[in-house]
Amino acid sequence: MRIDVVSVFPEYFAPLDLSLIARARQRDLLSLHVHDLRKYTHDVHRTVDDAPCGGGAGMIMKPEPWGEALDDITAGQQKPHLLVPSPAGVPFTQEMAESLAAEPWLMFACGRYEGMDQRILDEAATTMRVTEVSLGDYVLFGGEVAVLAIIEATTRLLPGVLGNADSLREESHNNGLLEAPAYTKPAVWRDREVPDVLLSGHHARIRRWRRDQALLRTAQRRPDLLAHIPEDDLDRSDREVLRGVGVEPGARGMAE
Ligand code: JCQ
Repeated sequence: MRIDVVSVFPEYFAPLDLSLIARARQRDLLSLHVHDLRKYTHDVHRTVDDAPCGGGAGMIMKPEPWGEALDDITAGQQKPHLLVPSPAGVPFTQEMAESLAAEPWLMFACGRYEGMDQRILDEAATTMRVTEVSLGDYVLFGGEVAVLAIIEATTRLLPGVLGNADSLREESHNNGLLEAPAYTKPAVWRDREVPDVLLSGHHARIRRWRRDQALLRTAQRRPDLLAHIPEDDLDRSDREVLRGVGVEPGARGMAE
């Protein structure tokens, strides 16, 4: 896979020279290029922003440097899928990461200030697929940190980037539930014990305990996820656990 990133802060992407992503690049599983948007300015101040038309606070990224950058980086080739982090984007999900991991070429445009001139995206969309993506309902200074997250979520799914043991764990969440808490040795640390069942060697009981914990955590922290669990995926114990925390299986708008 090829990835190009355009930003006024290319230094933000130093972590891509570390660890598993660096190794993927060394092994040519990933070809990754970071570009400085200011290289595509021509004035002495290397201006990339201007005041919003119609007034209002803050500044907007001006279209000319973006147009030149996208033209230059994609010249004479099949076009990439352009991803633009924005609080106004479609929610980024594991499912989207899986679909991005199957594409040959991704390009990321990092907005700053109050956003980008809409014509940058409209013009790009005439020659390439453009997707505005949101990492969540909060506002960052710019798209850079969101791009790092999307690159991590996507490249760890590329063939050969993770070991086989890890890739087998590619169940999206835990059948739609949050994972149970995990422990390692020592069995007692600062008077805190590892739950007995995990040291019992009873594999069926361990599996049941983890399932219960996953159901309880999901009910407490992410009740929205329970609505997507098909009712047929819940056994009698599952239903009992959920009823114990006031979730009525069947009477909660669950998937059919
Ligand atoms: C992404 N959730 C929040 C900030 C403007 C494209 O214009 C802008 C982009 C950003 C960066 O993205 C986010 C974000 N997901 O803040 C302002």
